[in-house]
Amino acid sequence: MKFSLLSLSLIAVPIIAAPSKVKRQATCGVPSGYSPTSHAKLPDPFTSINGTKITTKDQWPCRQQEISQLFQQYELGTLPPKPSSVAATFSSNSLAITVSDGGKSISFSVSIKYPASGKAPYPAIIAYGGPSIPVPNTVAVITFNNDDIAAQQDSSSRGKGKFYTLYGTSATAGAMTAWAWGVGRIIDALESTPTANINTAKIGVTGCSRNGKGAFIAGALEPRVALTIPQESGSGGAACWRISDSQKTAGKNIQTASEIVGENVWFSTALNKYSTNTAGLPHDHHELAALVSPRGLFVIENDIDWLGPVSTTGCMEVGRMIYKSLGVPDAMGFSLVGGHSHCQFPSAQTTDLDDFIDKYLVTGASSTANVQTSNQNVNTADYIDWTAPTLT
Ligand code: MCU
Repeated sequence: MKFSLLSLSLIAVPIIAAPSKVKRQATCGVPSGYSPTSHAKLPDPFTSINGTKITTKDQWPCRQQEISQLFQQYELGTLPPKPSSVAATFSSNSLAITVSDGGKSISFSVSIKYPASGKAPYPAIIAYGGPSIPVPNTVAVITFNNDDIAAQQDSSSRGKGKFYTLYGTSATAGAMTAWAWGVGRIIDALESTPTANINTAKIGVTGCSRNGKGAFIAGALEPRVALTIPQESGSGGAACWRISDSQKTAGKNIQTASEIVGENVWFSTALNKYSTNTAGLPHDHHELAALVSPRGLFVIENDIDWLGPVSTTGCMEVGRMIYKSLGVPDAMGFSLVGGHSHCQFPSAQTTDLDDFIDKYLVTGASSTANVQTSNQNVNTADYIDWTAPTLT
């Protein structure tokens, strides 16, 4: 039996929406002529394509660039560089943004809801389609109509939306990459518009379900996002392709890569080739945590089969190993609380959520130590064949 969350979501949620420390180095990235070798287990984030073992924190930004390029080449499509011009005007709590590049331009706007209390310039959470988490009243909410940038109606949405007006319908970027680009432009606009009163060093991104996948990708591709909060992103988000496939083989009604590439346009068509052979991918989604690290990451999940509770728990446990290796275990938390409807935030997660928001966006005072909650038992040794180093 196939089960889609889409019908659920129609009731539950509307489907609509630290400055970079990475130094660009010419030698970082995927070497030309590279082709991945098959690997049944989750690839080792600490071994570079050329075989170099990552042993120091200094090596990490370069390896992150390599991982980012792998994601873009094999799954997400290319994130364009910063466009030649981003202009913004702010009025009536609406930020209107015009982006020009290569002789074309597009405009879109986001609405900003200011907090009742707190301190200006305000921290803010960019919420794809509006938030499905309770946002504390010290934090602004920026509602991003991500569907306007790249449509996600169904498989016929490929190349539709303002991103493709600017970059052409044959751009390789899937919808999630286009949205991450949009987040970048919102931050550009906020940086150049002091009257909007937003602290651009304290920006979070969230979304639920398909938009949770998107929020995770935004945090992975846009280094100015200080806190990433993907909610019930499931397969294509916090789940690992390989673990989801093994769960499917074990008889679970779980979304897999082979289903997802036909359902919608969240990914680049580059993923199609690997959708029935995820072992052939040079990366997997534990490495989304690698890309967000060392920035704040709080992953919220549910135990609905389709989302892959074993897969999200196992994948993100491996993701947390990466944070531990970097010496920042507290910067990543995972919380799977089940027994509630899709995208209905349960109060049991409030304390951890508030702590992450306070730590990374507001006062910095709260503790986010040891946030690893799940009702699933997973032995990570089943999915990896490497050990996580302590980077010096
Ligand atoms: C969990 O996110 C998706 C899921 O990947 C889809 O298969 C389903 O159709 O819709 C979910 C969703 O976005 O629900 C709001």
